Amino acid sequence: MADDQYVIYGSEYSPFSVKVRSYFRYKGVPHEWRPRTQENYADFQAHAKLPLIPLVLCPDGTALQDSTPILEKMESLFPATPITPDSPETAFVSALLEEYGDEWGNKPMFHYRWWREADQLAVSKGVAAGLMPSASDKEKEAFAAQFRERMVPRLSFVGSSEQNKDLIERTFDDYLDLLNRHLQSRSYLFGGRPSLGDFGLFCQLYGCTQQPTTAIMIEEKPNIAAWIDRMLEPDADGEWQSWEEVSGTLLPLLLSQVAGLYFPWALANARALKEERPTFTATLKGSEFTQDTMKYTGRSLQALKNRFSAIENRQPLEEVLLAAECLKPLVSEDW
Ligand SMILES: N[C@@H](CCC(=O)N[C@@H](CS)C(=O)NCC(=O)O)C(=O)O
Repeated sequence: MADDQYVIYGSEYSPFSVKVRSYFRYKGVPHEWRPRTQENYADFQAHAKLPLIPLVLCPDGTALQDSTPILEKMESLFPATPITPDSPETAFVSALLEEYGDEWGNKPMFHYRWWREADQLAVSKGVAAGLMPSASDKEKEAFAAQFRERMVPRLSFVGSSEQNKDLIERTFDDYLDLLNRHLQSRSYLFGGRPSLGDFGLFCQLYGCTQQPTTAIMIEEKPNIAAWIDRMLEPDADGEWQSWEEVSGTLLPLLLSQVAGLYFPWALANARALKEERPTFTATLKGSEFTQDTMKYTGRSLQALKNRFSAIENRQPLEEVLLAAECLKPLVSEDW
């Protein structure tokens, strides 16, 4: 292995791993994509603090986990062609979209992955093929069946349930409509370059292309399908756009998805964490949405708030966030 080479332990079926791989490709960081398999599981485990992918092994032997801090760290080491849009307004909205993608955008991906039989079968087969490339077909089939059995009951962890199904599916349709419209006249969310927000949103939708039910939905949105393809090997083809240039179609998406879903959900989760309640219910677009309390989402919401508080001369950004109905949740503790 070359001295400057990074290794990404991941899986084609792990959106967060694909997010990191696309980032490394865009930045031209020398790396090896190493699908985590049964054979290399012990090597992965020797470096992993958490049993999660992606894991990036640096040339100096240190290991990085968690896609957002990985991208932040790599941005500091490889500052050319930054993924941060060039105004404070668009830069923050990009970070906000990444947070939405990681924490809420993951829900429809995971829900559709394990809700219907056709999707369960397609994904468990694909995961087995990736995890045990040299096993026989019979062994792969047995593993896929076991894996499927293990994953389906986990749906409830991310809030996929009979109660929440309609809201998740209905709002996913809205999301695809709004995103498809936004991508009609630009290559990436903020113009001619991929941003942090692009990496966060795209990877969950790439996961959706691996599941028959959502693959069809994405095929019907040609601008999204083309953007997902582009994001697998991103390349800048123009400059950043200003907030004024993107707001016409990005504001409706922020209102519907970030103000309408992510924030009320994440704040209800934060309140439950504070009060040490194991589950919580948020009212989202008029529906009651109940799920288990999530520690990670509490921490990433706090990181987003800290990022906001650290911005000097915030007035233009505050106006943008006010219009997007996203200001109050960032400044008020008990909104
Ligand atoms: N916040 C983490 C989430 C990572 C994560 O949830 N990874 C999933 C796959 S997408 C995982 O490793 N699940 C357990 C497993 O695959 O063994 C990140 O951004 O990297």
